[in-house]
Amino acid sequence: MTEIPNVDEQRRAEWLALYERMLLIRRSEERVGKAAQAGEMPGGVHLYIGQEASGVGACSVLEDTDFITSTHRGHGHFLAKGGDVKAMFAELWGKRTGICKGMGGSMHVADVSKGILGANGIVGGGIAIANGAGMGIKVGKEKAVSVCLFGDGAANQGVLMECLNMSMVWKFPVIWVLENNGLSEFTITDKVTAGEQTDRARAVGMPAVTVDGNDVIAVQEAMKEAVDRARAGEGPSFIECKTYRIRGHLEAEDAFLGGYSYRTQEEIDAWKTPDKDPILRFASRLLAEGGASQADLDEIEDRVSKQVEEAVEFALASEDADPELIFDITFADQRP
Ligand SMILES: Cc1ncc(C[n+]2csc(CCOP(=O)(O)OP(=O)(O)O)c2C)c(N)n1
Repeated sequence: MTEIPNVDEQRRAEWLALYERMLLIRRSEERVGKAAQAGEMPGGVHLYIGQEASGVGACSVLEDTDFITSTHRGHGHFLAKGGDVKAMFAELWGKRTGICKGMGGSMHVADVSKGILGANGIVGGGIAIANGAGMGIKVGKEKAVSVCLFGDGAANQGVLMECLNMSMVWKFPVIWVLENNGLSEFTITDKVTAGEQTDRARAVGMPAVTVDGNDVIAVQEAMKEAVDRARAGEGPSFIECKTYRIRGHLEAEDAFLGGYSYRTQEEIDAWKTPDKDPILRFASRLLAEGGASQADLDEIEDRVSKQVEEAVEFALASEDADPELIFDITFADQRP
C-alpha cells in the first residue's frame, strides 16, 4: 500500500477493509448476474447491488460467534459476515463444494461456523430465527448478539411485532436491522406501508434510529451503539437503513414482468451516481479523508476481481451436487 503521511493508519486500514468487502459483494454479484442472465446458473437470483453499505456496516462490528439471519437477497449478507466466496459461488452453481453441498442454492447460503444462520426464501422467515438465537444467547448467558437483517416487505409480516415485543420484554441481545430499499418485489413500499418503521419498535419501548443505509460509516456507528447495549445486557435495538435496490427484484425480472415497469430508468440511474452509490461514495470519502490513494483502490479492485474469477473457476470445475443427499438432509432417519 502507498504510504501517505499524517493519516490515522488504523482508521485507514479499517476503512479500506470496509471498501474491499463492499467491492467483493458488488463484483461477485455482477458476475452472478451475468451468469444468471445468460442462463448459465440454475435457479433464480436476487441481487443486493446498491445495498452493500447496510450489510457491510452492520456486520463490520460482529464476531464469528455473533449470529445473523438473512433474506432471499442474502449473498451480500453472507459475504459481509465473512462467508467464503468460493463456497458461495459453488453453492449458487449447485456443486458439491458449495457451502450447503449445492443443495440450497442462492436463497439458502448459510455457514453456522461464521454465525450465518442462513438466507431464507420465506419473506420474514429470519425474524423468529434471529429472536430464537437471541433467546439462546440470553439463556446461555453468552456475550454474543443476534442480528436480524430484513426488508421493508418483511416488516409487514405479523411475526415482526411478536418478536419485537418478546425481545424487548425479555431483553434479548437482538439488533433488528431493517434494510428499507423502498420496494417489495414490484410494489412501491409507500403504497402498502403506513407510518414510520421505527415507530413500530418505539411502540414497545425499543431504542430505534433511522440511518443513511448507503453510508457504511453511519450504519457501522449505529450498530456499534446497539451492539454495546446488547452485550451489556440492555436488550434489543432497531436500526432502519434507508437504501435502494439498483437491480431488478430478481435477475429474470424483465421476462417476468413482460414490459410492465414499476419504476423509471431515471430513478434507478440517480442511485448509481457518486453521491448515492454506496461504493462510489465511500471511495470518494476514502480519498478525501481516509488517507487512501487511487493506487490503494486500484490494488483492491485487482485483488477482488481475481478472487471472483477464482471463485467462478472453482465452482465450474466442481462436481455437481449429489441428489442422493436429499434423503439425508430433508428427513431424519427416513429413507423411502
Ligand atoms: C412468505 C412469503 N410471501 C411472499 C413471498 C414472495 N416475495 C418474495 S420477495 C418479496 C418482497 C420482499 O420485500 P422486502 O422484504 O422489502 O425485500 P426486498 O426484496 O426488497 O429485498 C415477496 C413478497 C415470499 N417469498 N414469502
